[in-house]
Amino acid sequence: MATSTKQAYTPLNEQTVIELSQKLGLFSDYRSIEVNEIGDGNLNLVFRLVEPSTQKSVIIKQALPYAKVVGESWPLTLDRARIESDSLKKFAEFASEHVPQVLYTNNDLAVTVMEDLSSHVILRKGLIDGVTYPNLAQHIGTFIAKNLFYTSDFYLHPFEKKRLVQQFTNPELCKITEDLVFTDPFYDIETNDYPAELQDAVSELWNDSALRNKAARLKLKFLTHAEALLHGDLHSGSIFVTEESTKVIDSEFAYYGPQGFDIAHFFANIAMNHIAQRAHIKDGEKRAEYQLYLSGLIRDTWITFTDTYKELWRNEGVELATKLPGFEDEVLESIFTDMVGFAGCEVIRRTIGLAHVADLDSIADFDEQIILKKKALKLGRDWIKNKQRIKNIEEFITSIRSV
Ligand code: SR1
Ligand code: MG
Repeated sequence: MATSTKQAYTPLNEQTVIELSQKLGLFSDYRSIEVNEIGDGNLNLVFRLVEPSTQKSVIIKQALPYAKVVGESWPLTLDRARIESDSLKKFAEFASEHVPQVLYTNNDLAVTVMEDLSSHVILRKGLIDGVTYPNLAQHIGTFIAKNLFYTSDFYLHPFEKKRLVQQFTNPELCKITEDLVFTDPFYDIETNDYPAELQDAVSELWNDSALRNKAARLKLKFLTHAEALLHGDLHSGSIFVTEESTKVIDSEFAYYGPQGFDIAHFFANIAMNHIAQRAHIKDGEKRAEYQLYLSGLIRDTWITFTDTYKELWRNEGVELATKLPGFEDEVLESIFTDMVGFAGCEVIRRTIGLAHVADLDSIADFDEQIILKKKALKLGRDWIKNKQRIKNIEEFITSIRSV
């Protein structure tokens, strides 16, 4: 009789996670291991294990069969653990310095063991606290350019590209984005979440048929344009930072999609922080200085991204189209225009949709929070409707600074 080696899935707890670490031989003294469940995201269990005598530590992440943010009433595929660890390994092929090292994967248990990044902080927290990161633009611009180019048809053999599209087919997680980013905020849907004081502004969005039409077009692009392997959820809560180091985490939403998507999410989250700083930094001079840093972060990321992408295109482009004069500029222009539209959707969904951002939600003065959320909605709407009219990164930055 054939025997199966498949292991039965059960959620880990503080005891069983130590037993797993023992099976994997991660430490030497298992009686002393300290465990903390540190997951503060919307979906998974995240355990940090430390051996006090050696200070050795690891992260053990396990997907739950439902979305933690809502509970068991929202079942969710465990396959997202495979997608996350496979995509981290794929990104490590081009940009290993910007992802945590994956030490072990078990798809049956939906478990990934990875490098502990506790020396880093989550970028969203750093930005809310007004910290500057001198290498971040260079790191994220390079990370995105390399991932996009090296997983695209411009570089890969078409058979390998299509194999990767299959490997990273991620229907359930994509459906979350399709609903939460591109659909629900534009309609009166139960999962939306906003205070009554925003109802007038929200109703204005819902009554704007041109806006719905443009959002639907962006959704169509997300559904159909399998251009490159994306992280799929590259907001400032998916990035760990120190002054010197940048590590991208949480790539369970990875899939083949439109190239402008990841950089849009990064910029949208910087823009929301820029808006929220009107409340967080009370001293006008310090606030202006920090907002200039945020503008510079967007500018420098875009410049690094385009410079790196162009260099790869020229030196490593395989597809014949990479030799066509002017074609690289056309591709980058369309990435830019898509970026503006996708960023608009991200800003709107983080303001009135199911999953918010602490940058805006943590504003203590409620009236001020409402005023700034209205500004965020205005900016998001403008980006979606006028994406073609915003011609370059300077105009994009101006739109943030003047909202
Ligand atoms: C139910 S998951 C809600 C959101 O959390 C993740 O970080 C994604 O952004 C998703 O849309
Ligand atoms: Mg996440």
